[in-house]
Amino acid sequence: MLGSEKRLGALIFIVVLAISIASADRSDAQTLKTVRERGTLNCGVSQGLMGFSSTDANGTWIGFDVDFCRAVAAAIFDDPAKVTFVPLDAGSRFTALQSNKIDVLSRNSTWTMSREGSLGLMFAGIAYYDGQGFLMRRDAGIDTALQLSGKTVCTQTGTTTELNLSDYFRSHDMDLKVLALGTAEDTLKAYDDRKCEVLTSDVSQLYAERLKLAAPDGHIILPEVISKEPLGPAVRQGDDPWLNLIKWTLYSLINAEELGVKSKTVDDAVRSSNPNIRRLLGADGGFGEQLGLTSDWAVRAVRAVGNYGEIYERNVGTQSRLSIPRGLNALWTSGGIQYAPPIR
Ligand SMILES: N[C@@H](CCC(=O)N[C@@H](CS)C(=O)NCC(=O)O)C(=O)O
Repeated sequence: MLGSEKRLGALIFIVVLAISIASADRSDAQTLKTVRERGTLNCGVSQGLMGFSSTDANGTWIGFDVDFCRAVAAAIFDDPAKVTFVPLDAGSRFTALQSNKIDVLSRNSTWTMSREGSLGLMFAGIAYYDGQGFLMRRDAGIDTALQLSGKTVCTQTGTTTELNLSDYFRSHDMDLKVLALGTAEDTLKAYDDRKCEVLTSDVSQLYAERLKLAAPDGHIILPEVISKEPLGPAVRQGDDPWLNLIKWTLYSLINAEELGVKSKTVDDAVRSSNPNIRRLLGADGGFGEQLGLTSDWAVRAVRAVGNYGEIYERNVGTQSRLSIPRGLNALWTSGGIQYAPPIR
């Protein structure tokens, strides 16, 4: 009698546990539905980083990270305007994702092991291969980071930048004085006010921040790149279909560049006989449907913001004030390492 009661108790426990796990899964795996019902994608971006995410004279968000969210909105709603941008500083960006304040983080954020292992996030891919560098006054007469011992270095709290900085100085046996501030604005101001002699951040950001200084030419970026900063969009763990949607939207933009499909040519390209183009653009196969979207999901994204190369050149490359060479971010077919898995 007692034995069968125990067995029944154990059975009930297992059933209740199974139901609660299944419903937890269901409530997590709802991001696409929630976004559709809300009618807008909540996208976490930086508070203002030229080329990546900033507002123009009309208050419209523009930039490389912004365009990625517009591509996702276009893929879902066929409307790149259906994005609510949420500006976040480095310290609050991951909690914003954890607490459902945003659906995706597209904010010059580095993919690291601990951000997936302990923060409950997943990176969907690498949108921009970056690395950490140093900016300083040209007239300081320093031309290598190995001469920085004893200098005060400005950085932002809650970033990989802060951690790499101490690793670099320690491993080269150099003295480090750090001035770490909460926002990019305060950090740049401290450098401008000569509270530190050196500013460190991802090299792409040094290009952007330098343009805000009174005499950009008076500042140089030292040649050393001291870390790998693979930047990309991140989502919460627990919603694999949503992760897939973000991941394959990014890859559709990169594949579109590789296949020569551009914003202006995408509508004609749908009639191409190239099987790779046909699959990407939904003429063959139901790839958009596999993401819970329509077969023309990538057409919508590319029509709205262009392919990866167009997004790069317009925001941070040759057509922008930043003029950052493609470098590692060139396609693998052009000497870079941008490489998207195939759509098939
Ligand atoms: N990629 C690094 C650094 C990201 C970061 O937040 N960098 C600062 C500058 S060092 C920044 O972009 N700030 C822009 C802002 O706060 O709006 C990371 O993921 O930790």
